[in-house]
Amino acid sequence: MLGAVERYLLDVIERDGAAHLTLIDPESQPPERAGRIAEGAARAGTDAFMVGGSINAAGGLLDETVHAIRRVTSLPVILFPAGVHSLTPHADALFFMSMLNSRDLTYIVGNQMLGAPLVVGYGIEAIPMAYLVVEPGGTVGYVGDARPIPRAKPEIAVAYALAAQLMGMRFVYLEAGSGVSSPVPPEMISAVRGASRCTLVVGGGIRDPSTAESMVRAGAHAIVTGNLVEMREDVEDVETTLAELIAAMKS
Ligand code: 1GP
Repeated sequence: MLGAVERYLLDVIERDGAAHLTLIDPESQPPERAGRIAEGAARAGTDAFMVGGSINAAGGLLDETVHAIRRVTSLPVILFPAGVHSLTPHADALFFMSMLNSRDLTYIVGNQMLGAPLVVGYGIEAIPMAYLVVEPGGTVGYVGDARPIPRAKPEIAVAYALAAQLMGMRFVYLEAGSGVSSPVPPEMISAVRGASRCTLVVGGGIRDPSTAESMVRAGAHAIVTGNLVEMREDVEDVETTLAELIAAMKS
């Protein structure tokens, strides 16, 4: 049986055609500001929050960021862990990810082995996900020692997504890297969507409504944005900026 958060995401996708996830990196702002960003994003119509980051998303800062978000919204908070250090019992769920195209076993199965007893002990819902880094790959590509999938080779992404499906993973995340200037190409999204039954999440470098819209049109089930709102000086802007993007991708 699926967990409550996974069921919720699938219901949103069925209802709206796609889900929007707001990524909050604990390293990017103090918890109090993370809470205000979350408030704006919830008002804008985001469907859930992801919390994580490549560096320093751990310990007290992680816990306080999760608490700050949960204080202002009842939307699900899903961990997006860089490793076993990024686990906390205070979230609603976690993406239990394996970076299938890493060169480093630590990111494919090592952290997962160390983290699994903690996840089970916490009783937190785990959503099995293949995490695939696409060129350019950004910080996560470097930190995770990925062999990023070439942008012009959708067939490689398809092969990984099929492998993920056959291994029982239910979600596939195509990640171009946070803040990059070239997001995942629509051709790659449509190729993966056409071949795999997994729920397809896409993120990295999505900054404008038309990019999000074209990704959903290509077949993305969920769009992740992080930098887009973290960049805003004025937290009021968060709501306006996200509302436009969400309206475009769900229309
Ligand atoms: C990064 O895909 C996410 O893991 C979000 O990327 O910060 O560029 O929106 P951005």
